[in-house]
Amino acid sequence: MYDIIGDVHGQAEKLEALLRKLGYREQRGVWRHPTRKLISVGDLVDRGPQQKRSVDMVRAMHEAGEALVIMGNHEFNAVAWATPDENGEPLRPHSPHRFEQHEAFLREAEPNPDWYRSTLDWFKTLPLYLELPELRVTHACWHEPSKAVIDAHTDTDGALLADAWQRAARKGHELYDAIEVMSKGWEIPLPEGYSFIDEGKHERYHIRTQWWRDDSRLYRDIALGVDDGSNLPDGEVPGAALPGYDHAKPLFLGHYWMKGEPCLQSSRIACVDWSAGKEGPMVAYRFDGEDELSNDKFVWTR
Ligand SMILES: [Mn+2]
Repeated sequence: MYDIIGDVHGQAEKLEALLRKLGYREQRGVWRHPTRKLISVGDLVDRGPQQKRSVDMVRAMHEAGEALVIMGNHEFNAVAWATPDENGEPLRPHSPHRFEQHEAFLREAEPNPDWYRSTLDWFKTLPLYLELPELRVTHACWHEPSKAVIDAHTDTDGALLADAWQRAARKGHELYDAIEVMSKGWEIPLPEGYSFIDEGKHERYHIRTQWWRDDSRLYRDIALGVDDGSNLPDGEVPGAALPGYDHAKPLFLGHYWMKGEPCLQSSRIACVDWSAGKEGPMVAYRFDGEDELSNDKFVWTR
């Protein structure tokens, strides 16, 4: 069956340690397991010390048929950074904040233009989600209406069509919104006058949410990544706040920089991003086809 791994963010050494612990061995440059396949939820790049090595490891597995890989928001952004719009401006504007987010990758990619080009070409082949008979994988949020929009702009392997990148990066286009939801999650604006400072020391006016929850609509319950909840409104999110999850199949996510000991978000939702890109562990969920997920199937290395 499948071992689903979280965001790598340039931490190739942590990934190697995890693969070894899971029983994978490197053979002629490709990590393999005798009976299992790997699934990556995306976000191989940005932040960490080994950008190229992280990409090459997972790409070699992908090309050898040992891994399935989806695109995270960081791979999407890497392509948009390097792709011009119809006026020759980058699809992702090169602001100082965005440069800072992408700097570790650019520092390794720009001196290796052939590798850079080839890596972006590979990123462009990656689907934005996976739906297999026994499980689903998305980077941040499973949302059927957004999935339907993405399907209208992708090929049969799930890769965005070559001419869809312009639409994908255009604010206000339905494809832009759909990719925002699936790969960045269900974010909601804070009411006028509210903001918080994230770990990157940037002021934020939107919160990431535990979009799958149906038991609370309080800002302080559903917010993710806000260390001090007292900065948030003491009340409920207005309107039909969260999309919820139908729980039809087990679902695996990355993206959320979770903290503490890896655990399930529900009996059918497992986030496998526990901040390996910072000081957290690299985490996998060992999936064997079970309908109900279990906390004791998380495996991790620090
Ligand atoms: Mn990430």
